[in-house]
Amino acid sequence: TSKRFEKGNGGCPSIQCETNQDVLCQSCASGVVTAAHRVAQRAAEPCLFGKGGTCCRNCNMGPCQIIEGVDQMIGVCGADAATVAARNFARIVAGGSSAHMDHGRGMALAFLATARGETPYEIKDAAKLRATAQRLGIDPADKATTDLAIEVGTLLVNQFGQQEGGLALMKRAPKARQEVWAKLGVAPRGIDREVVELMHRTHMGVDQDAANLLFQAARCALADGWGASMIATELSDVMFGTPVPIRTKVNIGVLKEDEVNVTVHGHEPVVAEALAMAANDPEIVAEAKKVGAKGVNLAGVCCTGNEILMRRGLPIAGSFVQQEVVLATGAVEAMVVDVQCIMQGVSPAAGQFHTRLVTTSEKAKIPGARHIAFDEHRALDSAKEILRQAIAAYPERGKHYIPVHQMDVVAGFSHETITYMLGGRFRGSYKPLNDNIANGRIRGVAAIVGCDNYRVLEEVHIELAKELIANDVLVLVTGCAATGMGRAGLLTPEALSMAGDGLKEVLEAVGCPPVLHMGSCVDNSRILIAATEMVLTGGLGNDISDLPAVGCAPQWMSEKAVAIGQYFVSSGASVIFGPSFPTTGSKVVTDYCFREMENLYGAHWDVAQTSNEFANKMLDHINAKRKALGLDK
Ligand code: SF4
Ligand code: MSK
Repeated sequence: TSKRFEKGNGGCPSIQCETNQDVLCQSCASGVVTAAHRVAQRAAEPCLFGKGGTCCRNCNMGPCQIIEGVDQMIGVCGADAATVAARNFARIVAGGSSAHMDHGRGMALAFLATARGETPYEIKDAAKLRATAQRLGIDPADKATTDLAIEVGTLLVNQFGQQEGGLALMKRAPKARQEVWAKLGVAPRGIDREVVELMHRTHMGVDQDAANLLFQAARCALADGWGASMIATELSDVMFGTPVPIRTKVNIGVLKEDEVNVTVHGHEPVVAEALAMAANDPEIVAEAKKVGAKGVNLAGVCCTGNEILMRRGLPIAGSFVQQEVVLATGAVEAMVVDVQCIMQGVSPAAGQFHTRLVTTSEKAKIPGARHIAFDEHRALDSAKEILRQAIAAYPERGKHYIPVHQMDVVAGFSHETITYMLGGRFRGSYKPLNDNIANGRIRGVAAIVGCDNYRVLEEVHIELAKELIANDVLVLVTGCAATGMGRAGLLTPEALSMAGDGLKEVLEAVGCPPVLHMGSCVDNSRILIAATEMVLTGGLGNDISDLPAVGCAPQWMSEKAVAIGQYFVSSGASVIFGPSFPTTGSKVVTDYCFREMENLYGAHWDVAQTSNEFANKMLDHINAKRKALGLDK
């Protein structure tokens, strides 16, 4: 249930979920400081100018606080609130996009190395490799898998440094959408180029036209969604296997009393996949047994967790807000991190226990952590070295507490799985889904994505999902929102008992939960593909902007969320953010995002706070789209 963050019994915090509170109230957790504590300690609200996007520190004549409409409160250089808010928004998009771009590049390079036989990974989904090759204009006929993989990998690696010519995977979008991008001049030319140009244009004294800045922000975000993120998802699937429905568990109770607990945290699947391979290696199992454990228990945190949950069915111990709480159990031998969403607070939290905090990427080191550089060329050796750290820690486990809380989930809803499960007798088609939307059994589709955040007082994701499924809306989830839904039991077919009659009837027949887990943050690209397939199947308009579909990120925290939101809006899907939107200090820019973008892209941004407000806005949006399609009188 939703709870206001407050001091609970004995000074332990009452935060967002029962499990967190349970763990933090145990004596072993006393002294562990989490983000929840730090939110409470910071009495003041977040900085008003920072929050509204009108504080500029892009040069050393500032920082300048700007107030829209107050002549004296412009920047020393003369920049007004609209310029500064657009510039700051654009820089958030650049930051978020660059995270996915570096992730995508890393995956593409690892894929190429694998294709050349230089890593212990393999090409697990040769059929998807062939389909991907075809989409890229490569004829797979008569080509050996490795040759084809080298050709595909080379083409996609080159997309990052490309200067001209457009992105190969954007050709997958509906024709009408490609025309919108061409008309507006926002089709990316290469992947990295768009971030660099955006950073240049937001430098002091360059682009001072808010609308012009926001066009480049859109182009950069599209290079993320239809470029880097889609490359990351597609190549990870080809290499590690395309997700299929899989039953597993989430929440801190997945830690095990009699095994060496290793949590993998961050985003990139290459480290976690190698750890999963090494954890079952007889040599490692024997070493674990030697110290009195039954074996190694690998569990995820954040999106690395979502990657291995989707493809291997490994459990997730916690979402973003639980990363320090997982450590507060005192039952984790090692937390292995790669990149993104790793709070620096995990270091002192791990330091209270025997827990080894291990960084693996040269891009992300943390004071107090041990660094074991992960090299995919010798992935198994690197993974074993990391696991040996954890095994050595097991005999040192002291006072600890593993909560009982864990929940069954069914995950693995890649675009391919959705096609297969909802395809009915048309397996391989979205037609039955489209038909059920047209006949009103399913009212529409809503994506609830993104982070969880201690600044948000209500577990909006969960209450919102319940409201939407009760109204016959199919819900797609990714990232930490998905983990939260899992904790609440919404990712099982049994949750259909909370769905409306129409949705229940359609999904019961195929054994699908009403909330479909589609993966990690980069896997939001799966939602772009699903939306595209719905359009291409026919019956629901000619473009993504015609679909009775809407997205939201009610507890967004990271810059990546803004990049994702912007690529959805630029692709024709409206997005509602909560609890705040980063440009509200400028009415000009906020109006542009909330209204003018609708004229340009057929989709817009919006903001809401409570689950009720989100639900009303999302249902209104879906109903309006249905009406425009002539589905409802
Ligand atoms: Fe101030 Fe202009 Fe410098 Fe920004 S760029 S800090 S608004 S003087
Ligand atoms: S991990 S970006 S907190 S979803 Fe992808 Fe979770 Fe948000 Fe990080």
